[in-house]
Amino acid sequence: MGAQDLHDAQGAERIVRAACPHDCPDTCSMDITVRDGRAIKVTGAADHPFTDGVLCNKVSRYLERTYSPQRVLHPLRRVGGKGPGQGRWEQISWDDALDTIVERYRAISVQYGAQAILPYSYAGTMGMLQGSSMDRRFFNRLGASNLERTICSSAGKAGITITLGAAVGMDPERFEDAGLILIWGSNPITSNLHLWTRVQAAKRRGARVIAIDPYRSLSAEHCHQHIALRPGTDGALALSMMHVLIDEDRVDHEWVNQYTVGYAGLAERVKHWTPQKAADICGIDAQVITQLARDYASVRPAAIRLNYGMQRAYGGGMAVRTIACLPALIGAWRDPAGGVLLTTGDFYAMDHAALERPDLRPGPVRSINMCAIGDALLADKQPVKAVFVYNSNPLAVAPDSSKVAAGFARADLFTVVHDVFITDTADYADLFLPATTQLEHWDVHKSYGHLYVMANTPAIAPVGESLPNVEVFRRLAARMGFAEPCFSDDDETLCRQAVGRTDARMAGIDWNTLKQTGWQHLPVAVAPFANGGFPTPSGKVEFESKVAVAMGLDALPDYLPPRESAAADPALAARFPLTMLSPPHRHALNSSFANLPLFLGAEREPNLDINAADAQARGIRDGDSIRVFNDRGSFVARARVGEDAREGVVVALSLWWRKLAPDGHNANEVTSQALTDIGAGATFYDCLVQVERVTG
Ligand SMILES: Nc1nc2c(c(=O)[nH]1)N[C@H]1C(S)=C(S)[C@@H](COP(=O)(O)OP(=O)(O)OC[C@H]3O[C@@H](n4cnc5c(=O)[nH]c(N)nc54)[C@H](O)[C@@H]3O)O[C@H]1N2
Ligand SMILES: Nc1nc2c(c(=O)[nH]1)N[C@H]1C(S)=C(S)[C@@H](COP(=O)(O)OP(=O)(O)OC[C@H]3O[C@@H](n4cnc5c(=O)[nH]c(N)nc54)[C@H](O)[C@@H]3O)O[C@H]1N2
Ligand code: SF4
Ligand SMILES: [Mo]
Repeated sequence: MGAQDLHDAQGAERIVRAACPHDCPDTCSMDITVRDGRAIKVTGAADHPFTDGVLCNKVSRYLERTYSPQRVLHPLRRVGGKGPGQGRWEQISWDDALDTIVERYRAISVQYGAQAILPYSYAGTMGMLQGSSMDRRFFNRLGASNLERTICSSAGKAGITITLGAAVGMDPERFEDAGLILIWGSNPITSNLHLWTRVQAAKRRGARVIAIDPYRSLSAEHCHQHIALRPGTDGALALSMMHVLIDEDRVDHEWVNQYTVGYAGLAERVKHWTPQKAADICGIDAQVITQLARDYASVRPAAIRLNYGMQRAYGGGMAVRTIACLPALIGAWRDPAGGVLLTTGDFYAMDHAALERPDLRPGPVRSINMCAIGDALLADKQPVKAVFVYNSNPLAVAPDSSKVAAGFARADLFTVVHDVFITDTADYADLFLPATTQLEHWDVHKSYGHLYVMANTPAIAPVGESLPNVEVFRRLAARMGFAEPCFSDDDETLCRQAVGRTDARMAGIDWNTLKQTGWQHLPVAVAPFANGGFPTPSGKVEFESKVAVAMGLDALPDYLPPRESAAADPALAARFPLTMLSPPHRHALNSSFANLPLFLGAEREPNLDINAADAQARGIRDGDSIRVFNDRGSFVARARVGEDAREGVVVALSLWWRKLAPDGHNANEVTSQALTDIGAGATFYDCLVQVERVTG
């Protein structure tokens, strides 16, 4: 069934199987109830084992997004200046909009080369079709610049790949059988709700749960123990845990001998990582580290949930690489509920090449890192002359906003924004194109937090004149005269291609079944790494890594301090002594949903959590209006004074829309465009600031 089948008897209800498209590890299975062509209810699928009938607070109110009065229903052309409050819009036709784009792209290609055109997209939808198919074909064929999509997870993925061989780990569904769970740089109540359900089940069976996080997050509050280390020091903690495990001979030698490489080198490396040394770096007691290592070695099964929070500092890749060594030392992989989980992404083998067709590129193209879009738009050499933004909102989400804003404000830059709402980025667009929501288009999804392939069937026809991403790029390709047959592939052909790769990882997955059931489980064994079989060159856990050496890195795990820290830059730390973290809000998903009543009603205004000692030293009281600043910029928030943020750390839960914040700025005004050690990732939490009371 699909949106085509809109001829149901009047008043009849039907249920359509969908998948949540948002950038969340849970990738829920959803049931959409439709009556008279209108979606009237969205619920979690009861038969999906991970979703288990439950959606989060945001997506259970998805209809408020689909039918929002703020939603834009027609293509628009900006009249007037660029920037918030500047523009006025006039409605135009799709033909007009697409003709304008093609005309401008042709002219830019002739004058500057097609590489002056840049797509900018991320994870507004995680779907294979709407996220990375016809769009990529179009920009590849055009010869546009390549966007390095590294704003979220690439450092951690690079790190875990060195140790384990790929972005693989334990099955999230097994957490309920664990005896010890480390919630490490992760806040599942906010960002991984269905994993938290499993952690709760484990807790009821007697499991011990420990949070490792500089902030007493909603989840940390509900753990048995909270270890509040300094931001960006996780690698030091892990090295010192390994020191204790080896020093006290709590190692599973049999497993280590059979299934790891480089144990002798690792033992040598961690010799000087005494608990006291790490304690001084992490700002915690040495005794806490020793006890943590002992608990980790003695309670089985031992599970670690890492999330991306702890890889947003300079040494983020190395930290993940190092932590990923821990389960091997104690043989945790023997148990189905043992090991470490960052992402399940590489258990899938979607056919990205078929969907994206990199072979269509006319030749090599330059790459532009999305984390440094501000600098890229302000560069004089080889200027970017056109940006096509979809599935993303760079004005709100990219670091160092004042540069991003200055870049997008350029009068000579031709900007198209395809979105559901007039976002902060759309304020700078020359053309705005209305996008469909997940209820209105086909898609296939993988997940980074479970092991199912998901199908999304459209429940309703596109609202207004909105169009899915694939259709916009299909039409643009036709207008550009791109004659390759792949530009005519219809939606279900794309779905079939997505899961059509001949690869053992996709055995048994096929589109017809997926479409009927909404989901299929990947053929992953229980405890897949109990007897090794890691996707590294050696097939073992690599403490010592030739791959790392070939990348020009240390053969062994080590600790790299944050770039903006007293250790690395004392002069900077003297001027800006507080580290600012800006992790996710519960009621929004990055900047998505942050314009809707659910979020604005719950959050009201931007807050900054500050430790009582740091507040007192600055004459700041709870509820004061404060300014957070560094050399990059500043933003205003309301002080929440207490003990949730450890001393030396402030926390601005994110992301606010700039134009909905009191001073028109959000936390990214102060974050940096610098990149991580490996993976070229963003360093949002490697950020020193100062805070002062706003007077007058
Ligand atoms: N509701 C909601 N859900 C979301 C999102 C959202 O915006 N809202 N965003 C989605 C996205 S894009 C992602 S990538 C995922 C994951 O998003 P993540 O960025 O991993 O976010 P969290 O799971 O909130 O975990 C972050 C936790 O790490 C802590 N942290 C920060 N720095 C450090 C550090 O140096 N060391 C340690 N140990 N902890 C640190 C923070 O205080 C926070 O509690 O969540 C997704 N889910
Ligand atoms: N300070 C700070 N900044 C951060 C982070 C942080 O922790 N702190 N987290 C970072 C992380 S982890 C991430 S992943 C990024 C996220 O950055 P983005 O991926 O840019 O995420 P969103 O802000 O959700 O913006 C997605 C946009 O896509 C639109 N969209 C949704 N579906 C569709 C569709 O089908 N078609 C089209 N055309 N548009 C659609 C949405 O309406 C929304 O405006 O932000 C990063 N920024
Ligand atoms: S945002 Fe996450 S928890 Fe919420 S419905 Fe989507 S996948 Fe499920
Ligand atoms: Mo992310």
